[in-house]
Amino acid sequence: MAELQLAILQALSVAPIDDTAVSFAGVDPNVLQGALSSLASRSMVKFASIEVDFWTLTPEADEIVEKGSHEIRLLDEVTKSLDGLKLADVGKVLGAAGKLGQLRAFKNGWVKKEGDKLVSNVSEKPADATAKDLKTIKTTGTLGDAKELAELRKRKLVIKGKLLSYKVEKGSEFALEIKKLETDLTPEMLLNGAWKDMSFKPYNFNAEGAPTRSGALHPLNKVREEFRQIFFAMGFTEMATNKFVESGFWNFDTLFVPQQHPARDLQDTFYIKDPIKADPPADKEYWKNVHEVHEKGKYGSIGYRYPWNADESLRLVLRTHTTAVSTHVLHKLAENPGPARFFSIDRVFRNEAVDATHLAEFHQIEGVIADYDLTLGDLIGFMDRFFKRMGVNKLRFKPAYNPYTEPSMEIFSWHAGLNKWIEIGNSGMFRPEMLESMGLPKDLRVHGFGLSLERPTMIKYKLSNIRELVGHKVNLDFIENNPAVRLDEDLV
Ligand code: FB9
Repeated sequence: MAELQLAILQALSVAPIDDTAVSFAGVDPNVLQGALSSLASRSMVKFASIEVDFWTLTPEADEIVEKGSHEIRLLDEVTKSLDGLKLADVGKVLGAAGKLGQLRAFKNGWVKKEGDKLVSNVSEKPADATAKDLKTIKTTGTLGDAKELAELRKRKLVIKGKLLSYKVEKGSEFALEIKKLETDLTPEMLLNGAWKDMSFKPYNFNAEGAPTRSGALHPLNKVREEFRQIFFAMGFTEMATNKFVESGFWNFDTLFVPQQHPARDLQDTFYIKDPIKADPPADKEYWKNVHEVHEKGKYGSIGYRYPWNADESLRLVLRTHTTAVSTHVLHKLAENPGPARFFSIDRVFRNEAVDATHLAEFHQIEGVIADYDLTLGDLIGFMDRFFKRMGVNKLRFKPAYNPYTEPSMEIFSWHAGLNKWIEIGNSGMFRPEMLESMGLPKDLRVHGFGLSLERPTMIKYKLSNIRELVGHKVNLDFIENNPAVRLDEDLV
């Protein structure tokens, strides 16, 4: 760098007049710019960069400049023979240039076809504009007629280049030698006064800080954090969701999902091969209650009346919903029952067909509220308040079915952007067969609701395919550089 800087200073010192050009061809433009910037930061030079487009000829164009354009050479050959040039001879006479020349000679109206021959269609030889323009470009690096230049570029006869030049002048501190500049003022210099005889590099307050590479929160985690803050603000406690593998007992039977339910089929649920089954739950009373409520009915329910199978209940699955987690937590609550609010946001797994918006796993957001004598109206009112916190109003509720909640409701909100109602979640009152089996008192009602984390995140970041959000095709630049998220801003 220092050598280059000295060469620049040397060139400046011997330049007798303005606009004396000195070429630094072959020097990396970034290195040259760096050398000039460093000299300018010491006020030794002043400089401005100038970028000019220029054009160079391709080898084909060089041949045209030397021999004339393909079209004029074809016209010459046609004009040479009195009765014209046989079409079959064009290639022999002019080679590859013949075909190209033929096209343009026809286009220019210079030749016409008579039988199997080409004959001249002009009374006198026209100007060879192509060759003339290429000669101009060869000598000046450009052409005044932008349309013709574009045509030559389209014919691949010229190549665009960028000429980077700098207008450099002597600065107030110009010198032929580069003084060593101290970059750091040290305590010692201040104490012993050495700073008085030193030159310091001026601070460049316009310099941008070096970009510091750091980690980046995935958009899903940004949206997840927004939901967590809403739950905390509404008095919820987060559930521990670190168990991906559950037994059928906790994932289905405790939720009053019958053992024949299609959700328990292989095409919907991932079963674990090894180990093949879980230990029975420690709470034997619970195990007995669940068995009875399925097989014979209990707590006022007539049950499903099928032979409930203990081994089926102990098969291990990848949890299909975080409601399995809610069951563990509510079972624990039964030890000391009372009003409580719990939430969870974590991965669940379903062996379903994947498409642009569904994968074999997603993050489920789930909330459960336990309180005495809760009603469906309380659930509807809560959902209104919950979604209002993310700017989603105007909800509609549609009767639905879940094995573990009755009544159940799908939740819809009006999406102004899509101009339609969209499903934003599911909810319901947990059934007595589920709650009383775990020992919760009759009058302690629990309602729950769920939605996915991916859907609001895709809407928020305007993604149409879930593979832009998760998986091996994700654009890491998008992960590192995406805006912070506010759920209550133009989400739905
Ligand atoms: O998330 C969903 N949609 C959604 C959610 C939020 C949103 O923006 C936010 C408002 C700001 C936009 C859209 N859905 C549920 C609806 C659909 O996307 C649906 O096609 C996909 N569903 C998943 C299940 O599909 C296999 C979303 C997921 C879902 C569905 C039901 C529950 C949880 C997740 C549940 C439950 C539940 C019910 C009762 C008691 C306890 C839990």
